[in-house]
Amino acid sequence: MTPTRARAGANIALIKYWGKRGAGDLNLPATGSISITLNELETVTTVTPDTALSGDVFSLNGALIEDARVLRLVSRMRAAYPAMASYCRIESVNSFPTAAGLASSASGFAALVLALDAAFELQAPTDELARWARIGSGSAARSLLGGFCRMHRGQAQDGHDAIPEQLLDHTAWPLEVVVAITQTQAKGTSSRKGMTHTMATSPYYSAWVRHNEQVLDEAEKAIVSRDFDRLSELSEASALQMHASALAAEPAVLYWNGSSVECLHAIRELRQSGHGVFFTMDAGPQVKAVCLPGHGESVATRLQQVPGVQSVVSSALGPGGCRI
Ligand code: 2P0
Repeated sequence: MTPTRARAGANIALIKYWGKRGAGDLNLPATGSISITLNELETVTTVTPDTALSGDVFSLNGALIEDARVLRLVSRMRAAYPAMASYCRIESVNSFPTAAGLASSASGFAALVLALDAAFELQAPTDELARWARIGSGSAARSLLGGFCRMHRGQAQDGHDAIPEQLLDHTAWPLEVVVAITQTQAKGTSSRKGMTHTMATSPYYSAWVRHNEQVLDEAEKAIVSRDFDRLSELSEASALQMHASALAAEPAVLYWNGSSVECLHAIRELRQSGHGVFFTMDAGPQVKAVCLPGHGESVATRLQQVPGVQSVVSSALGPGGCRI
């Protein structure tokens, strides 16, 4: 049968998501989050329905793998949509290192649900696809939308209101992102394990949840009014507070290496010398520098010189995921 392709960009949270609410398997976030979707770091996923298959087959970057989360989500969607009558081959390709703190699960699950929707002609609305993507990975719902996106925590137990909303599209405020890669092998502790362990053992976790939920409106205001200085303060604080909650877990969850810390200092120095830039970090040792338009190149040059930085990757903001 005909292969169908979809793409989705990775996204980087400025106000972080770290931990779940509720006990079910709907993967509901404990707090809302705010992210930017990237253009150059993307996943392209091809889905080919095939009546001759006796099960779904998944490959990532050309290698066949048994990814339980992917296969479970596909079965769950098949149970909900009669149009998904046959099994399918799913081929997913990332344009960046997998599982190194670059949110490959976000672009991956977003591209997956879009490719399934297109291949089986489900014609599901974006909110519905976002709920499926969220079940795959909490951050993935954000990659369905471009530019600046706010993911809502929601209140409902069935998760219908835990969905993303676009705040600005990618052309409305074309910030630039530079990622300093300080390690290329897969990280030691996955996001899911890291956040579950933080929830279970960190005495700082409840304070994190309370505070993070409170700053979302202010961060949204800073984005809509293009207030870069305020967005810088709120974003750096959210990233460091997320890591502080993880560092306070027992045993501690520590995602940084020495080079990560040097990058944070370099970005602070760049800002003091007049560059429009702030940092953020996720569940891995890479450092992301978010820059005002026109500032990305000099920031990339400086980060490349930080000891331990193996390479830098630059990206514009990008549109939401789509069929290609
Ligand atoms: C974020 N991260 O907001 C946060 C900050 C990592 C650090 O969302 O368990 O892979 O699959 O829902 O989406 C990464 O967590 O976790 C993430 P699951 P996910 O971007």
